[in-house]
Amino acid sequence: MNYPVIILGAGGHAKVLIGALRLQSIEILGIVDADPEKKNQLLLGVLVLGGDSEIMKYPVEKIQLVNGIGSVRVNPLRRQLFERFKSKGYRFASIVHPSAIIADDVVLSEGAQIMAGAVIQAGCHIGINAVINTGSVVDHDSHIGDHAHIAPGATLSGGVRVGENAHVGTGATVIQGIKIGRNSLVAAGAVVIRDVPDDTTVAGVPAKEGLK
Ligand code: JB3
Repeated sequence: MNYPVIILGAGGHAKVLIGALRLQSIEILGIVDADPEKKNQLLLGVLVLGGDSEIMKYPVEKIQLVNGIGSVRVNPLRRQLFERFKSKGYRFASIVHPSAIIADDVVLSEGAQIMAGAVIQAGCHIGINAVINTGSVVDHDSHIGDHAHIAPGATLSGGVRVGENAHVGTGATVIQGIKIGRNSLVAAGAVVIRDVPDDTTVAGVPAKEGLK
């Protein structure tokens, strides 16, 4: 069953989510945003209701939430909002754009977002609140940790493990069997051929440690 949803954040990621939700005919009740100037504005025709406290007007069993906070690097806000509203009893919808190709044994956890044109092959696990963004490829037996983000056009070959909160940047390539540590950042366009420790930034071809 599809519940009506409220989106958190009225920015770029939310716009993309609105498109995916409409293609699935999921009712969008509105958006909440921390910026008071956005209140009563429309984002692609969806009303910004006000701040996060607006969510409390809706009983937890009647709606689901959609996390509209994205990231271009490791960004704790997306996880913080997820955990804040989970602790109040709200549930987060998993979003799958109809053009995504997902093998039938893939595990999609709560709040996972699979955007247009993404491909996820057999044996993969996608963690809670993770984003598999536009046109990215997650090949067989890969494990994407909770709150991780695979940015547009990134390619993970088979058996890659991405730790929680990690960010794999736009167009990055990760070869087979590599482990990306938790809270780590793979810069856009990097080619990762060695494991990346926790809390580490790598960039370049082949990817090497750099500044965070
Ligand atoms: O890479 C792609 C395809 N998209 C990027 C996405 C993954 O990440 C995109 O290009 C952006 O760089 C980024 O999108 P995002 O997270 O939508 O960023 P932005 O466009 O800056 O919008 C964030 C919105 O969240 C702003 O309107 C903020 O006011 C709002 N915000 C900040 N803190 C908050 C909070 N909203 C709520 N509800 N609660 C908060 O605590």
